[in-house]
Amino acid sequence: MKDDASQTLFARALQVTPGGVNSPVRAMRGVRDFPLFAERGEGAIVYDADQNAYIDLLNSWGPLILGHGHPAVVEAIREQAGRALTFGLASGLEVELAEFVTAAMPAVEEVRFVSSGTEATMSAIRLARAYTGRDVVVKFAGCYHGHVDALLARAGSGAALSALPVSPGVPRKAAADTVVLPYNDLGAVEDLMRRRGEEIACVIVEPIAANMGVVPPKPGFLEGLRRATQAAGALLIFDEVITGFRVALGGAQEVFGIRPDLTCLGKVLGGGLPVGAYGGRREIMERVAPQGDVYQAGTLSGSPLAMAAGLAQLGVLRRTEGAYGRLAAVAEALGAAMRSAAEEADVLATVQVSHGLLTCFFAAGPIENQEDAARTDARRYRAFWQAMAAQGVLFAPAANEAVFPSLALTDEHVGQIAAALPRAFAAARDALR
Ligand code: KE4
Repeated sequence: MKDDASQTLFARALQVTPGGVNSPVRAMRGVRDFPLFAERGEGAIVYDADQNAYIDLLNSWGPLILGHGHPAVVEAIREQAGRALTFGLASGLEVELAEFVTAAMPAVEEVRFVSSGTEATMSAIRLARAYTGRDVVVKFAGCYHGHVDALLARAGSGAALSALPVSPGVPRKAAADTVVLPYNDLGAVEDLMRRRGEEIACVIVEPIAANMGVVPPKPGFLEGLRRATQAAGALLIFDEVITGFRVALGGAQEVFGIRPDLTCLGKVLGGGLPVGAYGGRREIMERVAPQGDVYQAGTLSGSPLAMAAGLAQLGVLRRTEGAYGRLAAVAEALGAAMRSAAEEADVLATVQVSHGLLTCFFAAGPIENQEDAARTDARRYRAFWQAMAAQGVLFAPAANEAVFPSLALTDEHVGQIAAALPRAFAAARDALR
């Protein structure tokens, strides 16, 4: 596979950008010696700077649920660009998208748009702290909620003690009010609530964890979080930046029938442009400035161009009969093909599929939390990833991430992916020899 153009671009990028990329995971360090630079996309296919074509299973880490360049989305952007890119004033498109979101997610009575998932979660925990008058935030190991100081924290010594920063620059005191518990461990949550419930402002959770690889909630886990937070007077925040509009039009809260107090959104919501959002019960959201006293602002929040892209993409999802059934079926088909190819190659792999998302862990299953997920063999994943890329299929360039199928994937694409799997699992098997 020719990659000179990517290599040349990377050498230039390293002169002017830390690590040569604008988001760490794009450096592809887990799977390659230097990153591929993308150049264009068409439907299910993404092309790199050397014109290598890949069936795209990354889809920009989730936003491109319709694939690249869907005509409805491109046309909406083109039309809006001809009218105005941004105003710095309110515009009707923000109202339209807010009406769409609140209609799709009944637990979201009011919503505020921002420009990234990180801004959404950062604002949601600030609001939860203001609304409850409490400081402590609870998150789960392996869940990622953006690069918010308070949420870039790992379990301190003893799961329910204060967390420790995971990055230099995050002050210890910023992480001191964060508690990190094991995902799917309802007992640990109930124990914490018994001992520190009146200090807890909120529990933030990925309702289907995807940032340690796909780890579904065990039966009763989310319901238990809802009960435990209610009883303690803490807020339940669903971080649906990945699952929102991906697992169902109403997100994971529709799938599981649970009403969180606050919801964070992003990715699919923006149709490929930068959009995040947080929303929830009116009595909570009314605390947000200018109606309330909790300050949050943004120059390009609700940008008309991004709103137009989001409305177009969500509009296609809403009117496409069976869209979510198709996404789930494609994920199940890919999962089944991976399981049988792994068995055929006699390599240890656990493939977890949940509502249109999937991950292949090179480890024994089931994978129920970060500790299990960390056992995945990164060397095997690297060999698997390279063999699939060499056959024209792009998986997420990191072992503990998800596959994000798009509606642009045809049965023929699925067939091509399945045909490439045996070589990739054999490469994974032989990676340790
Ligand atoms: P952004 O700030 O990257 O828009 O969103 C942060 C975020 C919040 N919540 C969840 C559940 C998320 O998955 C994310 C971002 N996801 C990562 C990959 N899984 C984005 C990729 C990247 O960091 O480049």
